[in-house]
Amino acid sequence: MPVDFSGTWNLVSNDNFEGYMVALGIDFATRKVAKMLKPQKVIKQDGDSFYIHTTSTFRDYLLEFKVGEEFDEDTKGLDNRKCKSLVTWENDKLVCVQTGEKKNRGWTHWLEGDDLHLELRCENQVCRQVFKRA
Ligand code: VLZ
Repeated sequence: MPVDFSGTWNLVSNDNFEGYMVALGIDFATRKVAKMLKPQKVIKQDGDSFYIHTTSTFRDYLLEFKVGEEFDEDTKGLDNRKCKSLVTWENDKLVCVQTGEKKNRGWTHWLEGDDLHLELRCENQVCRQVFKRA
């Protein structure tokens, strides 16, 4: 059985989100609000087609893509940049490279036990998030 990330997921831990946001150039006031949030992710996966909706009381962010097909990403409402993004499988991990102004930008999702993990990378900063099923 291939891995299936589908479901509704609640954030339970968020290590170094502050460092990640600083690396993205998010302003102080926005960071103060954003780091208090407990975002929820709604993921719909149909084979290699993904819908990932990250929602919170403050901002939300929708990403839709197909694994292996590069797309133009506009991080509207986050750091408001444009990048070329490509998501690929590395074994059972979903790996995104976001090519643009920021070096070393991307993220990785994987499942571990009942948890959904997300590593967010930008420049020399790594944020580690863990989600549990709602
Ligand atoms: O996740 O790129 O699941 O896009 C944080 C929302 C969402 C809170 C961060 C507001 C996006 C922040 C994480 C205000 C600045 C992300 C991908 C992988 C899908």
